[in-house]
Amino acid sequence: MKNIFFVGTAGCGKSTLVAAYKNWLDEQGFDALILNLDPGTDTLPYEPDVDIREWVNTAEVMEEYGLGPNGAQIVAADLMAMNISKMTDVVNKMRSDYLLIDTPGQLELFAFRESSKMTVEAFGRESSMLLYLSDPSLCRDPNGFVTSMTLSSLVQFRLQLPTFGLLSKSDMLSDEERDRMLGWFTDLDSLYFDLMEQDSNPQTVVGAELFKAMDSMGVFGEVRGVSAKESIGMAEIYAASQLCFYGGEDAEPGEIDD
Ligand SMILES: Nc1nc2c(ncn2[C@@H]2O[C@H](COP(=O)(O)OP(=O)(O)O)[C@@H](O)[C@H]2O)c(=O)[nH]1
Ligand SMILES: [Mg+2]
Repeated sequence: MKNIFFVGTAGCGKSTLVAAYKNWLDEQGFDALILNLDPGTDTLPYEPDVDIREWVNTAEVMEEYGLGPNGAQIVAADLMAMNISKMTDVVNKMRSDYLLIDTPGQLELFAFRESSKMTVEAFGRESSMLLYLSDPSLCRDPNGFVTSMTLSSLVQFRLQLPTFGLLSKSDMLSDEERDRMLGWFTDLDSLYFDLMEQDSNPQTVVGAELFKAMDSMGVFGEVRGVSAKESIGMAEIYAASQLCFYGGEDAEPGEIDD
């Protein structure tokens, strides 16, 4: 089974994209399971096949430990690691081509706690990849764009998984906004210009230089616009997963083994 972790800041569209991509895979005749790893969510836009809330539930942690929502989220994230073998046991009994993993709402609960590394190891690092979703509400202006891309490279650095960058909710962007943003990747001068025009503080230069250094190392790769609402970019996600798991060879339904 191949694992795809959906990661990004709160509200960037992880859960909605998991649902949309699962539908797309179903339509193409591919088998996929969904694992919800968010112990704090009330509602999900899909029916999870395996759900962390069976073992860890943020609301129950609040009550049991007498904690507020923030403290309970952290305890719940750590309890996730303690229950990981129970989850992998259940998942391993269900055979499927892909496991779509919806991670906790708050990025730092997944990316910056030790439990996430343990989770990746438990599911198998060599058969896992990460989709990093950038939220257009953050990255439509040049400062937010550099912030968002820096964050994505930090997550990549932290979790050490092959990562594919997605510009989430791209239906919310006008064609001009999208072109401008994609232009920042291909033309660093235009990013510099737009950054300095937005704000010419010394910190702006630091951000721009940081971006340039990461870009020259190739950390960003290609970023694709997707929309879960309009089912745009699903084939690109699939192609990225093929590239990651099989070196680009297109797998036919049923041909994928574990
Ligand atoms: N316009 C638009 N809205 C979206 C899209 N994907 C998600 N949303 C909305 O963004 C909000 C947060 O989505 P959710 O999937 O819960 O984000 P998560 O916290 O990352 O799991 C919800 O109100 C979604 O309806 C999209 O592709 N287009
Ligand atoms: Mg979610």
